[in-house]
Amino acid sequence: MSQPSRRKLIAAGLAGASGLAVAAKLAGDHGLLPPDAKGIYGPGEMLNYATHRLVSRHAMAREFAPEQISNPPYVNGRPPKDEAFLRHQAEDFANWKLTVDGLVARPVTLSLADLKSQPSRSQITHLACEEGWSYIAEWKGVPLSQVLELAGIRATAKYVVYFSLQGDWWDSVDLDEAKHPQTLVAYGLNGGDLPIGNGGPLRLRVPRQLGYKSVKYISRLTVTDSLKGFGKGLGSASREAGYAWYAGI
Ligand SMILES: Nc1nc2c(c(=O)[nH]1)N[C@H]1C(S)=C(S)[C@@H](COP(=O)(O)O)O[C@H]1N2
Ligand SMILES: [Mo]
Repeated sequence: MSQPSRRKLIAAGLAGASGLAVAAKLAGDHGLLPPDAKGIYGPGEMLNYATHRLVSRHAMAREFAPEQISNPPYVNGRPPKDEAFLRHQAEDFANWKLTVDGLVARPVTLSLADLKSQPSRSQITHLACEEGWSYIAEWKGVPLSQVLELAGIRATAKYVVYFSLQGDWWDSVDLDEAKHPQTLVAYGLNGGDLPIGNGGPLRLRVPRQLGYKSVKYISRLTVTDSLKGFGKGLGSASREAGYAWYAGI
């Protein structure tokens, strides 16, 4: 997008209600309307998402030095207690699978061993929860972009939706976030396997967004051109509970 339209978008958004309509039209024309653009927080969500995408689409999350790693890593919430997860745990996650389907040329199912045999990336980043706490840790995994390349995403793809084996945790990111080099399908933390408390054996790690986008215990990714068919169509379970779909920081 050209500079003038970026300026137009921000200026329109700052110009009050009629300006917001103009900003929404501009964002829509450029495919920058988040799935939760409607409702009372919609205009704010739209402006935040569209300006981040226009101004800092390729920005990198800050990476830290090993001595800055928080010890121990913070654990939020409890691991799944259901039978299926406990069985995986008893099997040392030998049968954990990640399925990749949707708008792909070749749907694939990958074991942890398959993922670990792929070229990996390690990065020391900050995980910030919307509740105010945060920690720094070294995450290791396969860039999501590489997993998507294995399956071959189709030209019409717009979002990647990811599902947890835990309850109804699911979320989604746009292709900018999905293809960003720091977005990982993560299986390692601070030099070891990803602990169960932190989402082991497998989680998504989205360091450019708040912690809740980094869904733990993932077992399926699906590529789609629309989020309308998922849940209430707002893009994530978190959004249905009141948290913004786009949580860029
Ligand atoms: N399956 C699942 N994923 C989840 C959560 C959860 O409770 N269950 N909590 C989210 C929230 S709100 C945050 S801040 C981070 C916390 O990650 P941590 O437990 O590794 O600190 O995980 C996110 N992913
Ligand atoms: Mo969180």
